[in-house]
Amino acid sequence: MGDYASGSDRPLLSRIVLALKHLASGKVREIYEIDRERLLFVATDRISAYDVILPDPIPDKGRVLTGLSLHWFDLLDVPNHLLATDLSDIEQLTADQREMLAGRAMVVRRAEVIPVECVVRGYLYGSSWREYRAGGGPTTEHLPHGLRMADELPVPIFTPATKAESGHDENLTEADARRLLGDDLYERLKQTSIDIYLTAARFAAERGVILADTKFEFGFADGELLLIDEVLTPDSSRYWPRDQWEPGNAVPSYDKQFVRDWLDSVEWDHSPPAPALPPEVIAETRAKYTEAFERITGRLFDDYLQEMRT
Ligand code: Q0Z
Repeated sequence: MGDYASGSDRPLLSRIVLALKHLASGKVREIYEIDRERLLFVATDRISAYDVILPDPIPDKGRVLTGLSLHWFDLLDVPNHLLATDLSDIEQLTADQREMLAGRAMVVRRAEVIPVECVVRGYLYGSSWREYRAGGGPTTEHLPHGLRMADELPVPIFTPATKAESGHDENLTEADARRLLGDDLYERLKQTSIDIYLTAARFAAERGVILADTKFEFGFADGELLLIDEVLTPDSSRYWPRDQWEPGNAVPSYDKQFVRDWLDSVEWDHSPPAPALPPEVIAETRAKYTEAFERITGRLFDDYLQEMRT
């Protein structure tokens, strides 16, 4: 088992052992406590496919996702949890760890997390398409009849969900979400989420990229509503190259299609462990992530790395 957690220029697969209290692990992210008010939010190079974490990291994937979150935090006019990307004042870290974390870690304000995933969909796809085709459900209760897979929706819809025990999100009806949040907070999260989606979708459209759907998380800190977590990354969003979009048909994933195609070709049954990826699939996938970064931000990924390494 490769543990790349100590080399500065190697992909990050396993959890890093820092002199910070580890608070939470996601499939591909980690959170550590810096102090009472601040957390260290780390994007690893792990990748999942068919809901399973693959044994191989995608080099720099965590930096691509962090760079995209930073791009959107900067562009959006919404209070958020980002405090810093500079780790030099975090005394608990060694120089090697600072290097390894550079570009993939954010110092964030600790918030009280609102336990609802704020999903916005501009296109009918994935689980929502399957639900619609099967006769309707919580995410499709307000949609007109006659839509096709991958159709653009008349207006973007807010389809909140809760984290279920299984780890899978459970979609909420509007009535259930209102009961859970209260009408005031529901309206605020819905309006803010749709506003952010529209801003980002218009921005991406100018670069030939469709933002099909995305998921936000919010929290409160000192009474202030904050956008938290990663934002508008390929892990929290569906980005489509516009020239690959044909309503009525499946759209290839911008970032994971090489991985899925290869996994399909070896007829893996989606039960863990996943097979190891060939080096060319890893390289092609890394290239798709950096291409997405460059298309969406209009910046060279190498320039981002330079900036983060100063
Ligand atoms: C986010 C998550 C995981 C990555 C907790 N600013 C914040 N304040 C308090 N809590 C959070 C945040 Cl971002 C928070 N998550 C989701 C879990 C790795 C993100 F294991 N959990």
